[in-house]
Amino acid sequence: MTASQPPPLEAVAGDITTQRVDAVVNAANTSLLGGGGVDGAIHRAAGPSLLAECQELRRTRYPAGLPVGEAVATGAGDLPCRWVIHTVGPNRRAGQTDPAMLASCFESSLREAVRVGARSVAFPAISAGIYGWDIEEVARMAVDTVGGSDLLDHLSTVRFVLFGREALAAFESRL
Ligand code: AR6
Repeated sequence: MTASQPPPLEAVAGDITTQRVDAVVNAANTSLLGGGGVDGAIHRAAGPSLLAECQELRRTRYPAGLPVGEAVATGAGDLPCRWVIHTVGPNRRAGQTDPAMLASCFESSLREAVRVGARSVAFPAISAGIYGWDIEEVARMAVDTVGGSDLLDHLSTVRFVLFGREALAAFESRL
């Protein structure tokens, strides 16, 4: 089903694990097996079934791990959403400085969310933590990529969920 009008993008301060949306995006790593930051919070809140699904994905579709810039959906375990969309942002600290890879994370996550049937999606500031990207640049890539996507017609809510005042301000000013 297609919405009559693309939704306005929202930015809120908060914890992505508590969002009542159909799908939340996880800033994962190539291993898909968990980590710190958003990834750790999502795995803790979702419980062991999420890790089991990720292990199964590694065994079947991604034996070498999920490539940077791609996205894949799983169920959401105990989270109050239906799907987790895992994506891997570029790690600036490891020399991955191409903004197109960051844009690709937002675009492929949106595509994966629409593919599984989500109508509302929450994104964190992918790569703005452990992976070392400047929050202003992440806000620019996130808002421009998601805001310019044709896929928005399929969604009723797209929300950026940010940790901290600086991150929220960066997204608000870009919006
Ligand atoms: N809700 C919303 N935002 C959060 C939350 C939360 N619960 N927790 C952290 N943030 P990061 P990355 C913010 O480091 O930079 C993991 O170990 C955080 O303040 O989670 O893509 C993975 O396994 C920052 O603004 O993700 C990878 O190895 C943003 O979310 C690596 O970190 C992203 O920070 C990925 O690093």
